[in-house]
Amino acid sequence: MKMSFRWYGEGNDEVSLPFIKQIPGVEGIVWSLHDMPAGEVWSEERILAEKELIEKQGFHIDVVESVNVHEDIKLGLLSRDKYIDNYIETLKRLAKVGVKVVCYNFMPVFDWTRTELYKEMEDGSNALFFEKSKISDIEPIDLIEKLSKNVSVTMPGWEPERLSQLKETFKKYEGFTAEDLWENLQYFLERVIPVCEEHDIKMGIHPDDPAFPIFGLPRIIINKENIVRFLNLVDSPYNGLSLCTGSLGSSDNDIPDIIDEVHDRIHFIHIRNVKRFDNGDFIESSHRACDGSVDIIKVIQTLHKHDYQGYVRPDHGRHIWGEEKWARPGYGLYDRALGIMYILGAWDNLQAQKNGEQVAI
Ligand SMILES: [Mn+2]
Repeated sequence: MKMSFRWYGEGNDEVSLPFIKQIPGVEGIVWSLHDMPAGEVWSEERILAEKELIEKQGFHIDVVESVNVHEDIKLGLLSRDKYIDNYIETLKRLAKVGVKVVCYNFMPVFDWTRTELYKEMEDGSNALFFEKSKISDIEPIDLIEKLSKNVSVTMPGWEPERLSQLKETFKKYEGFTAEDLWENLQYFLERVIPVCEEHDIKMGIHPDDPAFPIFGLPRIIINKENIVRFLNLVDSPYNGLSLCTGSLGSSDNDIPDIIDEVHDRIHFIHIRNVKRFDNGDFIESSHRACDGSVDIIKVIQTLHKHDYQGYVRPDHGRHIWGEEKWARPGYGLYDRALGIMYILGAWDNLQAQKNGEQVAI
């Protein structure tokens, strides 16, 4: 596996590239032009500037997360072709500078959803929390307003242009079904994937987060059956998955079984753990297998069994050692770095066993 780390860009991330460089094993930066509205073509100048900045620190730029899909594409409106053309142009420009994988998602309206960003844990750390009962009696706009109050940065998925149209967007989705979303996803892929094949840039869809419908909106990338259906919409290695153990772990998915089934189509992996409760709530926990509901060790063993050569990053972490005062929710430095050491520890041990070396005790 190739270890990487998500970074939000200069002036937009309190974690600096030189600090990330000090985490053992990190080879690449997972990046994006976060201020770029969905549907616009990314400027070549800005792409090159970002590439230069990241490569100067000795990282590769192979993975972009995300190039956001315009809502009109998900809705299947007449205007979608224009936005798909723009998407394709951005992909071509990214391929030209050497980007290998683009992570994206196809969730209506929201990118990801939680009900609390700083839920306190017993040990004094805090983490992103999802309380199922809270979702049923709050308007989406009220939820976002409540959550954004304590956050000074723009969070991916909650961009101002997206939020300003929240009510109208919800109206457009009235009567919209999961089958409509499948159809529109297929239309998008049938146009985009041939270009990816030609320019050698792979698409990896991120599972829906959480992996069940919320606010009456359909969600489809939520389990093994649907992931297999998705991969068959356009049966090409360029139409792949950004497997996220945290998103799939928000409901009762057997993630090692999913990896067994589709490992050759996984281009990028987010590894994190979540602790699920019987009432449907979940909280993001440390990466350690026994701290959450996802058996992270078994996930890593399964990847190793299939000789996974693709990209990996730790996903959200808890906020520890007081970093909630300055870090982006879920994207502090410390717990993600600890997560990397856990993942690489498990991986190196498997490698050592495979090589028949003596494992030091
Ligand atoms: Mn993820």
